[in-house]
Amino acid sequence: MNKISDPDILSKDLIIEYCEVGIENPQFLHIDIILDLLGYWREILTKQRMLVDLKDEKTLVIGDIHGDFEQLKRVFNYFDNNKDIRQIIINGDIIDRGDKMLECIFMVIIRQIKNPDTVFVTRGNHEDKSINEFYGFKSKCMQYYNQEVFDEFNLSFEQLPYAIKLGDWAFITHGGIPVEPIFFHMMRLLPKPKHPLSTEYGQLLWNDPKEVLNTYSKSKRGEKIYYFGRDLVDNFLELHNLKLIVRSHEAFELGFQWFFDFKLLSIFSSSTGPYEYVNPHIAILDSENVTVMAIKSLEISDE
Ligand SMILES: [Mn+2]
Repeated sequence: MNKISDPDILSKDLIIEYCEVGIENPQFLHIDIILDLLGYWREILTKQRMLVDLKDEKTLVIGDIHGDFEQLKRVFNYFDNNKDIRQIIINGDIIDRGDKMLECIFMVIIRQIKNPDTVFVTRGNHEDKSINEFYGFKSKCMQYYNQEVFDEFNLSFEQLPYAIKLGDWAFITHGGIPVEPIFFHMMRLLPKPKHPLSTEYGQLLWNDPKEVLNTYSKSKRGEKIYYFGRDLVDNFLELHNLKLIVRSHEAFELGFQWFFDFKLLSIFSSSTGPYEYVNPHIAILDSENVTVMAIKSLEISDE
């Protein structure tokens, strides 16, 4: 496809259309148009709080995608063809590692701009400049675009919410729960931390559950990061009057893993690059019921 010579004349709808057509070949997307697109996306994200409250409707959750465009396309196709599923949450780590990370992030951004009331994204630990400059995203941006595009992506990532509360029963976040109690009214009030681990809220993006633990222990992942156990999960669910935590962040061969007597579900949706051994899954949350599905088992229609 050709580059558009005069992007100034384009409306928002045309920019979305142009980028949508270009998703399969992101190297041909015009830089000015990408910057406009990121601006539209940031407008939506800036209005969202650190914690987003969603209505208790049938909701699809995608775990880490890490540049696996094939899985992402299958899941959106399934979402489009099952109108009873009203909301979709992409639970962080869209970029880095897999080769098609630009295709993935553009697809997610375009979907959210077109449907900001049904498409939601939480921040993963890779939606952070201090991480994604080392795990593939910066080199992709520099290969196809320039430093400004990379920086603008990261300014948008800083506006991603840290967690989602679904109705009054489920809590969805990329990593897990912090070892200190957190309070939802504060998360609805405070600005989102630009640098996640500068506050305890960064643990939402980084922590991992460990079945054998009761309280917590230090994580191998780094400073200010922890493994959390059963008592912390029970306390968190009780404090917030919730039933379930859904998180991602860890690759399991099965594509998902239950913890703590079905109080926490870990879900992973990438099968590319280092995750070839994973059978990627999604979760459907519906009136306090959870269905876990293999992405390869989803019924997909031809476009
Ligand atoms: Mn992660």
